[in-house]
Amino acid sequence: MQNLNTEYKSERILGANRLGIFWANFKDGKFTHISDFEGDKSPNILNYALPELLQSKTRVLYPMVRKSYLQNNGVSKNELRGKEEFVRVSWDKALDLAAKALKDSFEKYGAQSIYGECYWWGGSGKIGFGRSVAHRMLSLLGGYVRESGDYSTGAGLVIMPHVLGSSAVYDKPTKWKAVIKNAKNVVFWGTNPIITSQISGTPPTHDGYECMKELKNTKNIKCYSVDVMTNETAKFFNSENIIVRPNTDVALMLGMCHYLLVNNLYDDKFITTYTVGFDKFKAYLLGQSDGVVKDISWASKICGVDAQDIIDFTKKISREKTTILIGRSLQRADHGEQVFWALVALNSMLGYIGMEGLGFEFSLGYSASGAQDKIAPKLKSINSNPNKNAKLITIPSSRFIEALAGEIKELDYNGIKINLPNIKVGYFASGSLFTRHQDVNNIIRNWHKLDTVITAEPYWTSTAKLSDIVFPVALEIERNDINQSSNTNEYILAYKPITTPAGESKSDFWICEQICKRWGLGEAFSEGKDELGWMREIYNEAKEDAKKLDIEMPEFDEFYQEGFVKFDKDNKDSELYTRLSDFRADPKKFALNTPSGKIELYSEVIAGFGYEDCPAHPAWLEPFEWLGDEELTEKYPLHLVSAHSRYRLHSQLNNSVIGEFASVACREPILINPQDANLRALQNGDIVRVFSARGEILAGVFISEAVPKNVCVICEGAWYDPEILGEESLCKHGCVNVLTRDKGSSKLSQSNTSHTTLVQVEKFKGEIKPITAFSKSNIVESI
Ligand SMILES: Nc1nc2c(c(=O)[nH]1)N[C@H]1C(S)=C(S)[C@@H](COP(=O)(O)OP(=O)(O)OC[C@H]3O[C@@H](n4cnc5c(=O)[nH]c(N)nc54)[C@H](O)[C@@H]3O)O[C@H]1N2
Ligand SMILES: Nc1nc2c(c(=O)[nH]1)N[C@H]1C(S)=C(S)[C@@H](COP(=O)(O)OP(=O)(O)OC[C@H]3O[C@@H](n4cnc5c(=O)[nH]c(N)nc54)[C@H](O)[C@@H]3O)O[C@H]1N2
Ligand SMILES: [Mo]
Repeated sequence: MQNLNTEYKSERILGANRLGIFWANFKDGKFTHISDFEGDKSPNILNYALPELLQSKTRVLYPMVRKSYLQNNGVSKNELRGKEEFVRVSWDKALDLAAKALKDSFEKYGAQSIYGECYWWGGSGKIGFGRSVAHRMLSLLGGYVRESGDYSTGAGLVIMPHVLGSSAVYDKPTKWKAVIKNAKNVVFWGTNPIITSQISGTPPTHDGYECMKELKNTKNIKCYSVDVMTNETAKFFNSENIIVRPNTDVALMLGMCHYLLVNNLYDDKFITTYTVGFDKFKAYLLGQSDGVVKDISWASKICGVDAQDIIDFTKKISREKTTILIGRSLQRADHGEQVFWALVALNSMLGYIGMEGLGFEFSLGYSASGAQDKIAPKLKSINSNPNKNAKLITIPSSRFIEALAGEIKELDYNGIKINLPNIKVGYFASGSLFTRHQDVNNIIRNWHKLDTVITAEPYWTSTAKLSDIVFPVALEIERNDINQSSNTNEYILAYKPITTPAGESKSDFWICEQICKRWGLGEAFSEGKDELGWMREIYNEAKEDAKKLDIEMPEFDEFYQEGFVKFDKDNKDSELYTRLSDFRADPKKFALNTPSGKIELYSEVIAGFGYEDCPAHPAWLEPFEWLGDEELTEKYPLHLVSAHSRYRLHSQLNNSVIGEFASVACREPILINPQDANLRALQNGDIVRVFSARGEILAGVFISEAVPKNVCVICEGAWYDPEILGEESLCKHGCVNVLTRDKGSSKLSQSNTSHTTLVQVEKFKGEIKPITAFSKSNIVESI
């Protein structure tokens, strides 16, 4: 083990978060700037915003309660949320009110009345990650409603266990090294790792970029990009681009499968040895089951790719060893399950699955996924469900507003019926509902149905502004925690308070502990330890585990002072790890966890569900909105893609100096093709109104040939800034989810369909009002 930190000086302290690992530099005791950590293989600029962001005027500095709620000492005038002032209160007062609201609701209406989804991306750490400690608190209370699956890969996570016997998406990925060693073609299918690898669930070391550089420099590997636009990854690799109409990849894949079938270019041996259900899939391809032949010309008409191009591509990847890397946005769509299933079918026919470095891969779009991992102990984390008797009610991720609306009592989901809970109190931490969730106007219409909204947030986000109780939260660099770098486990990292928390901010851990104290459960929450105590314990357990790996780690105090421990021994066993290689080598011994033990190209289980929107084999089903719908496109002629921004982690950093890199006319940019801009007499920098059947936003025009005609891109995550907060209205700033529809992908996974959205764009002629997203809420000092 090597200790990199030889030149430790007190003028700089190591820090880490989901954007990276960095040095915080000080001058005369003042945090001045960030410099790159030498262990970060490809540092990104995003953390450079930190010194300013720490003190941003958007920080919530004190505990706040909405005026009427405070006056009434509880539930009052829900419809005034977002319109009324907040009153600064003491921590005791805010915590008392929150503890009472949660407890009363639990006692009166049970676990189903409390929503603790607390999403994913705000904060991190093995101890005080807002989501984990909020779940721990609500588990101790006795139960709550949480989500199953996620917004990222919700459809994939539910379909893949039926097909591959595991959720697959988050399984250990194939190593880049194996890909580079073996593949002749690497296909980036709806994935943009040059952008999305910037961040990770735990602090990234960005080794993925090294691997991508190596791929780029390897002669004789051809890169393809199958995407709705020419993205940054396609540009980086100088890929051959296959531009597909949004949401039609399944048709393209089926056309390719048909071509492989009728030209006898498919791997019959792989199909018979490793899959079941090919006959039924074949009948569908040949049109025997529905009268529609899924040939190249059929596919070409739907997906917009030239028939000869599809043929050339299919021939090339069938003749030469190929790896297909697939992204996630294409399954955040109506019938999003089908695209992952069709991908598996196509790869089964190609027959490369399980061959070293070949086949399909879902997860090379993150930080260091697929890079060489290190031998290191695994850090434990705080238990987020310590109460064995807690009633945990799950609803599919992204179905929360459906529950709140109360119109649907029962929801079909993966073969069962789910009773939607009657939610009264929401505890929000680590997530940003109004930028994350679809159809924001629909959230607004239902928001008053919540009796109490509690939000733990470092910033005055729209969710904070639309709350009753707001807790000011300390950032990772203002508190103690511990973490492991992602995904190679090269470092164990100490989070330390680099500065004192802004205003009266406190950590999520402290907040949840204080609420538990009010229920007489403080000790059960903390187990008698503060965050530093937990840190010491978790570190020391890892230190013990390391001994079994023949690794000696320094004492805790030394680690805390240095900020990290580095592990530099490569895990040679996994150097060329390839997904499903064991199954390929021995399909009996390593049978998949599916009913047949094989890859299911037809699923009896799914057939048994009888869902018309999720047939029992990969199938093309028209999305509820797409460019092939002639009637709808008359009114809404552009398909809207809401990709992930290079300048943000979802909504995070939009309120920083970096936000300015990513804005046009102070709005979120809309990327639009020159022809579409011409048609509407638009120029760079114009402010446009973008509208759909759900709502309207303003955006700043950025004309780009990277986007084809009839497609436009507005990245997800611009802060929500309606003309009237708390009412359905135009978003002045460009929050894309005002335009998207809140509908489940199918009865199977009920996942979000944010990428199935048609819009129209026109020059905005109304009065342009100033942006208020980054202003504080109205605050009064007392009532
Ligand atoms: N249209 C459309 N919508 C999408 C997507 C899309 O592609 N298109 N993508 C979806 C995907 S994949 C995802 S993962 C979601 C992301 O959805 P979220 O996870 O909700 O996204 P963030 O904006 O990162 O929200 C994190 C929030 O936590 C706050 N925060 C930061 N640090 C802390 C902390 O220490 N403690 C607490 N309590 N809070 C903190 C931040 O200020 C921020 O408001 O969005 C989904 N929504
Ligand atoms: N910088 C940065 N990195 C991130 C995030 C972030 O917010 N910022 N978020 C992280 C998270 S939580 C997640 S889940 C991942 C998301 O990872 P992804 O979902 O893979 O990322 P996206 O940017 O939504 O989309 C990737 C590519 O898919 C293309 N695409 C969109 N629709 C279609 C389609 O119908 N067909 C095809 N073929 N292509 C399509 C887009 O043009 C884009 O080039 O990224 C992670 N990385
Ligand atoms: Mo995600």
